[in-house]
Amino acid sequence: MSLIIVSNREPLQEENGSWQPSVGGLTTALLPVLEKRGGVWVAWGEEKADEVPSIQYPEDDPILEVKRLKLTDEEIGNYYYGLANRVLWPVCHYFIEQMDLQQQFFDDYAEVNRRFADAVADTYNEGDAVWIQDYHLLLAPGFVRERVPDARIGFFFHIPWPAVEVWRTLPWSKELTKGLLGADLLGFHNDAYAGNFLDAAKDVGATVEGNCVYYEGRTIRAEAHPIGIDTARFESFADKESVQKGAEELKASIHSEYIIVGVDRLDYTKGLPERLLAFEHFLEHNPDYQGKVTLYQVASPSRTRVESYQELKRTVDEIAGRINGAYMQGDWVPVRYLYRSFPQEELASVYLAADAALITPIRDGMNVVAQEFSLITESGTLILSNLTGAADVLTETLRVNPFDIEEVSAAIKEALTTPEEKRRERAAKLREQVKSLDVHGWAEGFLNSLEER
Ligand code: ADQ
Repeated sequence: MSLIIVSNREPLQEENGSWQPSVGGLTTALLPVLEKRGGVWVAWGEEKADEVPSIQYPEDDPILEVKRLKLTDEEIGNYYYGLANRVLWPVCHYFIEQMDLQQQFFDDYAEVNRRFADAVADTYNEGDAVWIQDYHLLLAPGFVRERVPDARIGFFFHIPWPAVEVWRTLPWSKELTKGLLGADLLGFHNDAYAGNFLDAAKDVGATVEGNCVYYEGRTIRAEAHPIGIDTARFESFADKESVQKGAEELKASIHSEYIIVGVDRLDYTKGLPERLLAFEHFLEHNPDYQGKVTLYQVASPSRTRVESYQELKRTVDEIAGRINGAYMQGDWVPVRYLYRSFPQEELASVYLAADAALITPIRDGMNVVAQEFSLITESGTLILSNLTGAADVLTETLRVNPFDIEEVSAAIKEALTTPEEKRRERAAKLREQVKSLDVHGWAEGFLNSLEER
């Protein structure tokens, strides 16, 4: 079967006049799958969609066509910055007070989803499989089903699906759930998220048995497919001389015995203020570590048009400044806070240099950073929030409640005092856990299940 992938973000980006795969989990995972099966990728063409509505990739011997949809500024504002970023993202992460509920957001979201579905239907050939990605496109499965009743449709949801009581706070919850029920197979990171979706399906009158939903004469399966990263690529960074040199240079420049790393998009779900407060608590209650431990926090700017993200930045700046103001001495800076994006190899150097990673979102799915760190570190400890999907499968960690500042502070102490042999043993087991999630296996696993329809 040939494959039609549908996602908000496009898989290629223009570099010096030619189109190259963008670095990122989904593209890396799905390009080899498309190479094997052939196919089309439908996505929003962010730049120059007028001039370049379609790309054949690679140019000389194409394995893939990217169909690029042009969206108007108003549609981008309502569909993407509106319903996706200001409504669905907060509700799925239990931040209902952040929801900005505007009917126009939903209307344009529906309109854009219909356009994605039309593009799929226009390229569809009998026997093709359609695989739609993520929360930007919840209505697309239903619209594709209307146009192509026999299509084989898969959908993967990349963020947590919330408990039904939370999902119900959305005025359009039922329409969105019904849209998803246009698919044959729905993938989530874990059984808990799949179970939450099954509860939402009952709300629209569907019958649920086990992981199957019976709705309007069709059967829809909801399954757990935890996503991983391109493990071979990331692991190979650890052997690179440039990465090792970067780690050495970082250690030398920090003037501190221990480094704890945090890497996140600057998003309110990632728990940055709470993490800084826990580090402050640690320094306050463990004075012998003052001057010896640095929190190296890299935060990449994200959704900067959204007011709550601007507010979060102010809060993080303020707490980091307060900690440094209170504790800085000599060459030692307790919190090195870098508000920018790092190339992946530089991130790998930071992971390699670190004694521990503090990954403490207050709600998250599989958290890619936790996996990246685990593949690079030799003896570092992963301190991981128990409110992530990742915590279900990555068990060789110090598991914490990110709201419990004392618990996080105690975990920092434990990470720094555990004997090396024990840390190495734990890091080796953790690496195996991450490898078992590899993104290529994830894609094949999902598609094999979709074929079983
Ligand atoms: P995200 O919310 O985007 O993931 P995460 O899973 O942590 O978050 O991945 C972030 C990616 O951005 C990582 O590859 C990381 O290296 C990179 N990154 C972060 N800060 C950076 C910086 N300062 N510089 C450069 N790169 C940086 C979404 C969902 C998750 C889900 C994944 C995968 O929110 O729940 O697990 O997709 O499906």
